[in-house]
Amino acid sequence: EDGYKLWLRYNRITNKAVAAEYRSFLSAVYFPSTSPTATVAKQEIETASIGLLEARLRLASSVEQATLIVATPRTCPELGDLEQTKALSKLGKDGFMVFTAKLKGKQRLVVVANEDVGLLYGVFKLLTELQNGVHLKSIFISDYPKIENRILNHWDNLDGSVERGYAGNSIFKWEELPKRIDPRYIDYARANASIGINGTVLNNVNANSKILSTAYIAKVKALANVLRLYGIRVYLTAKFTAPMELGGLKTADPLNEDVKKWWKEKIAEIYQAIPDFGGFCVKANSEGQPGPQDYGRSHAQGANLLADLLKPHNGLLMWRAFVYNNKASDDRVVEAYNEFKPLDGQFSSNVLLQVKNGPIDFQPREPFNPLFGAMPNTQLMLEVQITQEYLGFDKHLVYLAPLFEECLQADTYAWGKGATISKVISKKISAGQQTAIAGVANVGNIKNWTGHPFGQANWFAFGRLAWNPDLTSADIAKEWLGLTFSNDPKFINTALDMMMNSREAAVDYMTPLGLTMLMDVSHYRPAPWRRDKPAPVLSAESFHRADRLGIGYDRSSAGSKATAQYQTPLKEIFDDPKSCPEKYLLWFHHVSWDFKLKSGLPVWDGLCRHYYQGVEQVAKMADQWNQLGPFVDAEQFKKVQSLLTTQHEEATLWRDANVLYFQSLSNRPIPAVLTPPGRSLDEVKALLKTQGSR
Ligand code: BDP
Repeated sequence: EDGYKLWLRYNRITNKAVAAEYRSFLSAVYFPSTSPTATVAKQEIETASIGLLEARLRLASSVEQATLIVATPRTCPELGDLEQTKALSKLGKDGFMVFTAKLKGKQRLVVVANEDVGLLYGVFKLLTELQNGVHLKSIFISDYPKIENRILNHWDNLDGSVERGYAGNSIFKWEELPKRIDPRYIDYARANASIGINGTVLNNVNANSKILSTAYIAKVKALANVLRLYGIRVYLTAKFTAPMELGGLKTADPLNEDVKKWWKEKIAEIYQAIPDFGGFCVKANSEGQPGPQDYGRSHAQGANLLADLLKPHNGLLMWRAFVYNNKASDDRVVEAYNEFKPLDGQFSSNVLLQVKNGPIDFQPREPFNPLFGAMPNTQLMLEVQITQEYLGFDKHLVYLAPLFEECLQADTYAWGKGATISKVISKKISAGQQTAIAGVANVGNIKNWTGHPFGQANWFAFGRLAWNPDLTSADIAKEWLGLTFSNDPKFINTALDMMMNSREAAVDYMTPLGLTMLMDVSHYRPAPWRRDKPAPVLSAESFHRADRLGIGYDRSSAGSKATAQYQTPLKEIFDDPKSCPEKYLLWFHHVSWDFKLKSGLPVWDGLCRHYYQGVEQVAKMADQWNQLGPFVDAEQFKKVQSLLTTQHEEATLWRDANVLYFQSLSNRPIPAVLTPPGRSLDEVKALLKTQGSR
């Protein structure tokens, strides 16, 4: 097992009774649609049937001959007459149903949808059920996505490198395109479609305008032709100064007529090649990227220039809200809100403002980004990071769905109680809008796609939550474990526990109690002492603000006023250190080392305990994994085992670095119940130096 097949393994079903039931339902398939998408759905059933049942699929040419029918009511009118399909039209273009029904005198298995892409999703759902051994006799599934555009963001560069990518190089081989189509593109598309992902931004937000050149459009077209079969639209990032770099113009001012004309023609050229092109994703005036503010224009003016030109082609414009250039405050946390809140209502209807889950940057834990409760007249989309930039790269087992879930289920109070982020992003602010969600991909060209075998779970979970943001992380983990390793309950129970505790463990050994940004420049190793020049706002010290007397960043009404960016009652809850949830305490407050936690312990003791708890949890994960050998392929088992050993060593290093560094400020002993680190701060620093940065 090399992990290449992801969760689409289609391993032989060993339970004889189950296999017999499946064989009886899969013996003859009636599949009247002949579109390219229907054809790949049919191929998928063929592949699965060979794997699961060692049976070649027989095609039926009518309902009478079929045991399984996969069709729309248009191609198979008998399905439209069924009681079960009455509500089908409400499921939209991507929705589907899977059930058994009596048709022409016999029980038959049915996958039905309004469109062929819905059939594809229905087929994948059916195959998931088969892989997990579900009984078919009484199956009834009716499902549709709650978010229309479910998008992966690749931070892939045209030279094949991947920004914050840890799983090898880009899967997109630009130098070979458009001539050679790597078969891997097809497996990438299958994997995405199987979890409902229907869009992909092919290149880095730190954009290279070359992607918009005629030569590259031909390459993008070749990729789009493959991905389209699986219901996936391609998007590109657009560099704001492309009219200058590619078009030779003197300016990229969004109000300049020549600039407008250049974009208009460029967009027309793209749609000529790729009629279903998804649109652009733009990072502007952020971390050195050019943007409208370079010309004295607002983010809305910049976004609308492109959006209005994309609109006649049904294109979307995803404008990122990740900015921290606003000089009005030196607290990065308040900047995006200050920048974008005043623009609420000024964006064209096909603009989606792409907002990261937290106000800083994909940290192990952040309170949710207050923009989600603050822009009722702007269509917001959520951006999460699947690649583990701040969470141990491809080395640490950190199941991210609990982090995504924590954000999606956070109540913004945007329209009173119950206005969760899940609801904010799945609600259209007016009929002409579209809803969307994006995840920064963790996919690369190494054999198993994601490096850490459990990294696959994060890709899977993103897709499942994009489809239904109210799913629970535990249910998704169970589903993934069953598809990937084994659905033996003994295996699932233990492995689930590992996964579900893994994110909290990472928070504990990296940044507990609301601490943040304690890592080195690579974002991998601990460096709470970091003092970067010439950018003090990026140094760790400027985030934790620890000194002799206490620790934490005062973002209350007495400090940077970040708490005021939340709706009532959150702003009041966050504003008072007594009511502020402890997981955000040091995010919003600077408190003395003696500040009493709910446990009665002083903050200093609580902090140390969290660091130790994180390491203990990783040790527990390693023990748990050791029990799972009998259920897992030997190669995968060993790989995870050795990664957990590394994670334990590194978690310990994180703990020791932070506990010892903060001790050098607090001047307090390590609480007696804990065993002090067996090394000094200088030794830890020296060790880190020898390891270099990754
Ligand atoms: C940060 C990454 C940086 C990205 C940036 C972004 O460190 O590489 O370019 O986010 O989202 O997390 O634009």
